[in-house]
Amino acid sequence: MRALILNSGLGSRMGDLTKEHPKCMTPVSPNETILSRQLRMLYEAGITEAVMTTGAFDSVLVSECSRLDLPLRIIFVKNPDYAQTNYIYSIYCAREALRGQDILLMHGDLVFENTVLDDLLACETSCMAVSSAVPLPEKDFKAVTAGGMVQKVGIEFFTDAVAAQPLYKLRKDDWDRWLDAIIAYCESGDPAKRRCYAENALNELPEKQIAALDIGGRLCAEIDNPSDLAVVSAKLQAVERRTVYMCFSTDMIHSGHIAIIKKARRLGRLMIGVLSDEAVAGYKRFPLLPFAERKAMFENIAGVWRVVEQKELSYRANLEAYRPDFVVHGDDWQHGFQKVIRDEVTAVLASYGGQLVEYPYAEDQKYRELERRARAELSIPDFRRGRLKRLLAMKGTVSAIEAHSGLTGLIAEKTVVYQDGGARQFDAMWISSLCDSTARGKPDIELVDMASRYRTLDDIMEVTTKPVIFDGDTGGLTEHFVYTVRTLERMGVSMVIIEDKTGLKKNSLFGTEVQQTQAPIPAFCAKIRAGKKAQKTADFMICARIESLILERGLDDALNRAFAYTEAGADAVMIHSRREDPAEIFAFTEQFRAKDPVTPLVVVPTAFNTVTEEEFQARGINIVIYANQLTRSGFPAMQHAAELILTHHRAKECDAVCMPFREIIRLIPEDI
Ligand code: SPV
Ligand code: MG
Repeated sequence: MRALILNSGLGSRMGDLTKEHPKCMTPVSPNETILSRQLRMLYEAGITEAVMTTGAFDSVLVSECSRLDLPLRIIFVKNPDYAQTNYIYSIYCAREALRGQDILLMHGDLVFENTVLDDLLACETSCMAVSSAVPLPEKDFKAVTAGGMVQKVGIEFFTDAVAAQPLYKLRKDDWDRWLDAIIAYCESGDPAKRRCYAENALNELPEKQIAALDIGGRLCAEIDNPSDLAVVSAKLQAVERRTVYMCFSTDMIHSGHIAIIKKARRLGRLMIGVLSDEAVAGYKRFPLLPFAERKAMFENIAGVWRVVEQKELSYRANLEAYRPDFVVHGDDWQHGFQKVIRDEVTAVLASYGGQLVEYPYAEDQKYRELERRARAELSIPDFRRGRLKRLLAMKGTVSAIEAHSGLTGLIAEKTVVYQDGGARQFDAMWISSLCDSTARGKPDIELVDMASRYRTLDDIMEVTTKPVIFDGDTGGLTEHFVYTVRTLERMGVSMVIIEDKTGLKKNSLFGTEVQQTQAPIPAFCAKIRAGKKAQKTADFMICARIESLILERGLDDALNRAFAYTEAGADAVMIHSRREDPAEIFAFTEQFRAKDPVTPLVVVPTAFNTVTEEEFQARGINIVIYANQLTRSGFPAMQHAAELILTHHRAKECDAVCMPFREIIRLIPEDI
């Protein structure tokens, strides 16, 4: 396609402004002239060749185009008789360079916005820009249309007409027919036919296939005199100040993102909201690149004007702060969990007159593959191990749920709840000694040996990516514990929690109902010290678990131990209680925090289960472990199913409480 730009006119109505150069060289903004703007828009739209007709100030115009140094080949054709003829004759002069190809025809004094050109180029047929949103102009072009097609173009038509602009895209056949008519006019020997509009020749063609492309109220206007210049420049300034907002959570840019960025920036200055690490981790997965790196990545994409942080999935805060003219998004959020976010965006935009622009969403195969690889990366021990510390730094308080098999690991990994425009999922997994023992039909007394516990751990880690907190029971003999630390660290576990008990360990929820012995402080400190010395990376954490409240030794004993253990090098402290009333947990937290504001505090609220994570966070607790809920919910469900079969001598009644078998065979994907 070639552009045809008509610049032969005298522009005499511009007064002094066209004393030294043609009209198209008039500035329309601080940085651009009508000409430089048109040419930039052409090459940005992928057009590489233009034919420009010239007249007065021919050499000024040619040298200006070369000074602009744009990646456009321009064929200049001078209309030698520019003072006595109209552009119909300029086109005639350029006919050799114009025949046999699609043509984008524009007058050299036309100022239009990006999307007008985009729509014109996207139109499948030949078309002309018209605007039903503006009143019919007295003197300028109007188009008579029927059935969406242009019938006639001229300044004299007022019936069935709309305002029209001299901006056309013409398919080769349509153009060649018009060009032939122009040639016939110019070779007719009648000088009046060289002075009329080229559209007079067009109007005589019996069959025209030119669609009337309605550009509404968008900017597309000729500049004929200084007052037009003032109006158009002001409108252009408003157009160029428009802002477009998009939000991204991705840490991998691919061609699909670039394509939508390119489209969005045509609407205005593109501001990108990069989702915070916390928000990404909450709804998708832990980001491979931290926020600062993702921000820098977007800042370096051509056409991005500004990058800001979007703290939550909800756009509200940023929309209210920046009031963009447009929000751009794929249309996939019209359904599913993102719908509430979209509804909020629409409401906020409506409150100040912003507009939502949605492009058809294309599921990108490449992106799915990249995403799969990203998840695989997150499961690698060296990446996984440090992630608990990073999540703690990011969120302040994290949650973990027990997993005792590959399947429960997948539940911990994948369960997401969408709530109030946000998403919630567990941050980490707890490999409970109670649940691992129970799954094997054994009591929770350190009977399941470490090799078996590692087997469970490995099953879980193989199919998940989230950080792991391992229940190390008492840690065993100090001489054995150092090996446990090394093994867990090597496997990619983030934290081991060991409890200060000695002798035969029983589950803490028995409390004083059974014989249990707390370890002497010096011996437990020695175990912590040995463990810390054994570990190889800075990421791995050893958490000291205090059983003083379980064994009813009082708050002071618990606090004494907490400070002794952190002194010995414990990276975190778990305070346990089996009371429903959280008072003793809160009392401990308050007094511990008065002296130690930083060491992470861990709780297992099996008994004190009315406390929300928000309240724990407010009180300074950092890790909340749901230690046994999957086992406790799964076991009765299974028992009930077994009873139903026995009762009815068949499985039919049991089916009502079962997942359909078609689903169970698809529950676990084959490709990982
Ligand atoms: C476990 O889950 O195995 C625990 C927590 O150690 S508790 O059962 O509360 O002792
Ligand atoms: Mg345990």
